[in-house]
Amino acid sequence: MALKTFTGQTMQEAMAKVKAAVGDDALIVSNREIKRKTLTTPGLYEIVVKIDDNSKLPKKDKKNSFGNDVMLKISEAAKEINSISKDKFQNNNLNTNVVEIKELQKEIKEITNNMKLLQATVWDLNAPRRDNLIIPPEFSEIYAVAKNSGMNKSHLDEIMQLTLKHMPVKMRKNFITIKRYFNTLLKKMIPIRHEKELCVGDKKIMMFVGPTGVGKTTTIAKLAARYAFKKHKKYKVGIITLDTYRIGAVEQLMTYARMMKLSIEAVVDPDDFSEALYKLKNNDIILIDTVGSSQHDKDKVDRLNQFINISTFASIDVNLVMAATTKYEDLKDIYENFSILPIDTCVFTKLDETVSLGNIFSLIYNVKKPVSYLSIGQEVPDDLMVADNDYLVNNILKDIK
Ligand SMILES: Nc1nc2c(ncn2[C@@H]2O[C@H](COP(=O)(O)OP(=O)(O)O)[C@@H](O)[C@H]2O)c(=O)[nH]1
Ligand SMILES: [Mg+2]
Repeated sequence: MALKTFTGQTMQEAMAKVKAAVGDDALIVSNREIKRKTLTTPGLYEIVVKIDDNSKLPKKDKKNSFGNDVMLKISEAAKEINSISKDKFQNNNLNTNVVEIKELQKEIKEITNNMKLLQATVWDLNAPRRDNLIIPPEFSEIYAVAKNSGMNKSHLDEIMQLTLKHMPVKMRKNFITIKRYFNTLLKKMIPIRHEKELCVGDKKIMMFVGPTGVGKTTTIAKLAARYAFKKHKKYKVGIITLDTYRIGAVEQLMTYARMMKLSIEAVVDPDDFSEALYKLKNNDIILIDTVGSSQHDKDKVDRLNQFINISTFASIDVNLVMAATTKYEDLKDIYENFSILPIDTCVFTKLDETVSLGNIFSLIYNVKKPVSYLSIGQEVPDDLMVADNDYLVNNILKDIK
């Protein structure tokens, strides 16, 4: 004895197929409506019949009836699926198609969401408690991704706690809303210093400080080009370098200045500094390069204060330059040691050399200073962008599926 399934767009059609294949003696096991006919799509009906040994099926099929039965069922099922999907996708009425596809997409989204919940539950069972902070399963992915991005754990825990306290309960069951909420929250936590156009007659003096080799000189060259040529409003730009210990360093900046036809002064001590500023006073923006120093060389860092405190025609804006490739603990150490200078803003370089920017987030979260520029490669002048918290946060959360 075997079972065989027949389908048709109407019950009559399915019945006719049964008759044609097994004759009038067919024993119907079940019949059902798989899909109701609508104005625009045909229906689908199924009849399952029992076939006894005397039926019309060829003899050799009966030898291995169990195997054939299964194969038959599978192939019938395949046909059915085929005809259902044909109904869905080969329909002439495009509007219905669009609606159905949208419904399908919605279903798939729901399934994905449920799967993530399931995965997250496994996480929850494995690690229900993380240092007194209970991370609900829906948050596990965000937690793991943010942590992998180099964000400091205690910062992440604090933010999680805040989120759990304030996030509306309704939003929590859905990964998309959780991600959106978290994204917005992180963005709000990164202050950005936007570029402002100078008013007529205003002058700006910007000094760049930081460890050796982070890209201070390169960033100055890029900014000089940006202010002098690339922006809508063109500024007169002058450069002063305090990095006169190595011939190569002076030469590096001189070359850029010569190429861009910008005035440049090299200065050794604070007295010369006033004079150099005076010489460049006709420029709108003056960029000052400094000698890189280890954050632990306190004297060398402190010596910069002698330059910064000089009274001149504009206050000196201090930009701390750090590389995105430096881990959070070291960034913090650098910041602390350079904070004997009045730091106004942070510039991050070498974003092209790392895939995780959570360390930058954590530093800014900790020191609460705005970010002004991001350097994303070695090319002068193109590899520079004004700081953008969208870019930073999207990068931090980019591994969330
Ligand atoms: N990959 C990459 N390299 C950079 C970036 N900025 C600077 N550099 C490179 O880092 C090295 C040191 O740069 P430099 O400006 O001399 O650093 P400074 O000692 O701080 O003045 C040079 O080879 C630069 O080309 C950046 O954003 N990405
Ligand atoms: Mg340099």
